[in-house]
Amino acid sequence: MSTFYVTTPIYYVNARPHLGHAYTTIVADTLKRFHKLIGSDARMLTGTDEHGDKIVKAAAKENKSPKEFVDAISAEFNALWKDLKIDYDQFIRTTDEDHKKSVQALLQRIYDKGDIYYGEYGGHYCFGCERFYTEKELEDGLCPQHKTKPEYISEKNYFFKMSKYQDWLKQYILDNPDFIRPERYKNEVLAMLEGNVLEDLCISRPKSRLEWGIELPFDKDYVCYVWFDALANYISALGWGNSDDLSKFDKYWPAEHLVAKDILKPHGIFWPTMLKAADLPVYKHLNVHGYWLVKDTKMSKSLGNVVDPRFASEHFGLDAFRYFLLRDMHFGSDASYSEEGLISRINSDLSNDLGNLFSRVLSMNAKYFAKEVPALGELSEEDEQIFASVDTAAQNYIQLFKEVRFSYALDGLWEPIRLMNKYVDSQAPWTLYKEGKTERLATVIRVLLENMYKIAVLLYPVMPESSQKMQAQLGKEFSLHEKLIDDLMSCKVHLRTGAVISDSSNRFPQFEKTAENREEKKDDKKDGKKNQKKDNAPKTEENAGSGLIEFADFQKLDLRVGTILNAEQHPDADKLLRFDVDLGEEKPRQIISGIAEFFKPSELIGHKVVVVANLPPRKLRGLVSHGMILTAEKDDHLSLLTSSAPNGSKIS
Ligand code: ME8
Repeated sequence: MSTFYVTTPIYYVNARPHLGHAYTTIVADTLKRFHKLIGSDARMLTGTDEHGDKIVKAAAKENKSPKEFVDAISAEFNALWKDLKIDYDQFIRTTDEDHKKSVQALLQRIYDKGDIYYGEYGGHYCFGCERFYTEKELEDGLCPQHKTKPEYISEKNYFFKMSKYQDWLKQYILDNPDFIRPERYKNEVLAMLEGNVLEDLCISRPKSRLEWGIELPFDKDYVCYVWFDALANYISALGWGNSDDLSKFDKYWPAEHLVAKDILKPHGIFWPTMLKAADLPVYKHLNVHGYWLVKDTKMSKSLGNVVDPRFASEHFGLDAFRYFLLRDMHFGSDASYSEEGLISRINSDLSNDLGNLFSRVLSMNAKYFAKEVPALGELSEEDEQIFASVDTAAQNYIQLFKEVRFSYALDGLWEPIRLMNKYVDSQAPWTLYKEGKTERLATVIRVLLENMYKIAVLLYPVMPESSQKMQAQLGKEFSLHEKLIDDLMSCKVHLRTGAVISDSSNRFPQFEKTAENREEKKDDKKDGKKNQKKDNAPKTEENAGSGLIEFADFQKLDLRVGTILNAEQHPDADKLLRFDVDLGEEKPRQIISGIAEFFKPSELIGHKVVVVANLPPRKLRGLVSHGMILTAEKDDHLSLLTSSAPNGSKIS
């Protein structure tokens, strides 16, 4: 069985976790699940980076010892990953005894080889970055990251002969073009290596200045530089240097690393040269992503614009949140986070496309075949097209996932989902039913169900819970096994004819609330009384004539969700259309609506609509209308109000 080992950066415990940390960790979880899906023995590592000056300062600010402080924040990261249901195998802390042993073993090995030496160094030290800067690297004499003036420090320290490996690294990157990906980051690293610019790396700090670190095995007056310590986590977690049992290391190393562009240099330059010096194989790929921005600015605690991933996942649903993150960030580029963007992605892709497909097909199957999976008959060209489009999208999806191009993979998978919705419209199962063409109707529904199943399985890495629920709705229990994807891709039929499946699905509700009125809703919930008072307020003169209505008046409306089964021109009126709408009642309702100039009847068949269901019947040019279809109008553009809820759902 092939193996796969994915890592996140180990996060600093000087600040609380936010969306940026959650993104990398969710991507790692998604990759692990994807590789399990395609039959690998996949492993995921995450953890916290707990040594160094930054941590000492942050602890002092809160009047805590470094140990007390790191224990508390590390636990917060761990708790967040539990809430976000991250399927990691190991959570490493750089204060773990095993990790300390590994770092010392790595230092000793490179020292024994002669690649660590003792020397005097004077340089511009930025305490924020915990590193020395050369004159050339400073911008107007300031640290390029922190825009503060570094302190000139001259002291004796230990150095790693990184410069010795410059040519080797350059050649390695040229020989392995996707070692660092996407390409722009490979080019950035190559640019850092242009000319003979690579200096040796100062890897120690005198204890007189910093005690909170791992002691050098060859000099007890020094601790290890925090980056040298942190990078070693990726191998110490596999037991390298701290155990005689190297089976985990042999099995899983080399890794797939995930980082954002802020830590490209340590991962693109320090780490491969450290591994080379220790005669260890380098990692498989360094996968580098961009930043999540809020209103064009990188999220940062000091700007107060950090997004809380726990809140977003609780409010919008964990799977929907994961889908948004993977779909809206093109891996490698920056992306903007906003609740509006999240809501619009959920409403369009999850609710209107995927949710609607499941809801329509399952309710039709319940109605036409008493919830039993119908038999597949002879396939028409259109049926074959559906199978082919899902197969092509699935193959691309798998390839793009291997290349960490999640957004393209998902975009491609949505093509057959949209195509299937169109197929429902063009095949018009309701007409086949009316005309008694049961065999053809069975085939159409079965084509849909089989392909919905494939899509549900493929979505497992991105939306694990929804994927399993969708599969359960189709009567399938999900279990990962080595041949799963081969089986899925190699045949058309996976469901059992006659199996009883769900009659409805409402996995991805629409979100119509803006951030502001969500806040209002929270306040109303908190203040139940205030709410009640509003609802029962007596009619006041103030309200009269103000255009405001009482809540009790609104409550009189019976708004229901339904599906348009049939739509046609009114025989006697150009502006009117005649509809049969399934409101989950015994028989469809006839509704007459004056929207003929905005829509072609054929476009509307199969659409979900919202209907005012308790209007008295009214005759319009000889035909009785039993309700009203709601629409929304702006700038002469009319759209239908829609909802993915099952037919008959009451809107309140
Ligand atoms: O650098 N957008 O830890 P760190 C996307 N301890 N990702 C973001 C982000 C944003 N706005 N903000 C943070 C460290 N991240 C070191 C790592 S590894 C041996 C040592 C994510 O807490 C992203 O993965 O500053 C980024 O690389 C990481 O958090 C930085 O985490």
